[in-house]
Amino acid sequence: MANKKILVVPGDGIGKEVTAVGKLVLDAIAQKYHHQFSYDTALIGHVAIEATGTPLPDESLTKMKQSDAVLFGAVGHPKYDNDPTAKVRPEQGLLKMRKELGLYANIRPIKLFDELLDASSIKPEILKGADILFFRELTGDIYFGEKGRKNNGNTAFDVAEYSRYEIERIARKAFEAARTRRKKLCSVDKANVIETSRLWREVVQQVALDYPDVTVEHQFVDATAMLLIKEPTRFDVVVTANLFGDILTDEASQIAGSMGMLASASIGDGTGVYEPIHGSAHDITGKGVANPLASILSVALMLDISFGLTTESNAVIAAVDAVLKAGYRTRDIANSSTQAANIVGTEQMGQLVLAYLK
Ligand code: GGG
Repeated sequence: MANKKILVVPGDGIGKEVTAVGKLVLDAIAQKYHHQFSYDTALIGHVAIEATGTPLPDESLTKMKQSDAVLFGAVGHPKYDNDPTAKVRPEQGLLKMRKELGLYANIRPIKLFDELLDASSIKPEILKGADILFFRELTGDIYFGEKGRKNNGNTAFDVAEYSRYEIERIARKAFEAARTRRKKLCSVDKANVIETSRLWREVVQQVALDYPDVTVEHQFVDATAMLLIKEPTRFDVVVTANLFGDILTDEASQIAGSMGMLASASIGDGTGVYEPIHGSAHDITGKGVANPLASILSVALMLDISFGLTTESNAVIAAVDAVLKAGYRTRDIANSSTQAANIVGTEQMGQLVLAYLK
């Protein structure tokens, strides 16, 4: 029996709706497999700014550090998108959480459920068999370098920095994962132009010497953007820098049918954080239509990676598969062949997964 403290951090927008469903799945797993999961909640993002003036209050950070895992939703608010001069922003909470918890590896499985072959705008014959595991470096790059304005505010700069150590530790994680899969690793950079990418390639080449059983290819990020759509089945494990990983995984979500299908695990030195890759989606907030499957699949990652509960994790994935096989879809993964009665909302989708879990 596992006894775990889980911190639920809904954040902004649809984060609240999808983490509520994720928590129900954790409850069902605890009941079915006789585990004890206790919960607390914490603020981050816009809701934290509104309540405390800061996007990641110390209290939230302390609770995160004291938990066995964090189930996180999303951060963001359109008000900041329309105010580029805002000094305090929800996303600062996300970055601070990653840095303070040492979450250097963001693992994003691009898993295409067979039943969703027709949910994508990519042709089924190109998609079939696509199964990619992204490793996005999460605590370096242009996100964390010096940034600012000069020339009376008329010039802006963001500095991208990577150390050998930072590149090596994410590369090793990706190589280890490749060993458990199809033993192929693609390292993505822009080494023909960018200096941090040249160091990236140099370090990955060195690390590769320790993994002679893994076939390595190096691709430029622009070519990778094209190949993901043209030939997604060529990829097994992909490792890349923070910014490239952010962009490429949004693109790759179309392989899985929708952003609403992609879960992620952020791991590193301490507590792991599990969250959908999607943002706060204020356009659909409160409408009850958000797809909770990315949050549910994030729970599956938590059970496996942070708690070592592989059977329970597989049961969650199997329940999602069963619901999709039965024909149920949230509207983001529905298409013209979906029966209207099978198009369900956030809560209904959660209840269906729970029914298949029991
Ligand atoms: N659940 C993911 C999320 O909240 N995304 C919003 C965001 O600002 N993402 C930027 C990033 O992942 O670096």
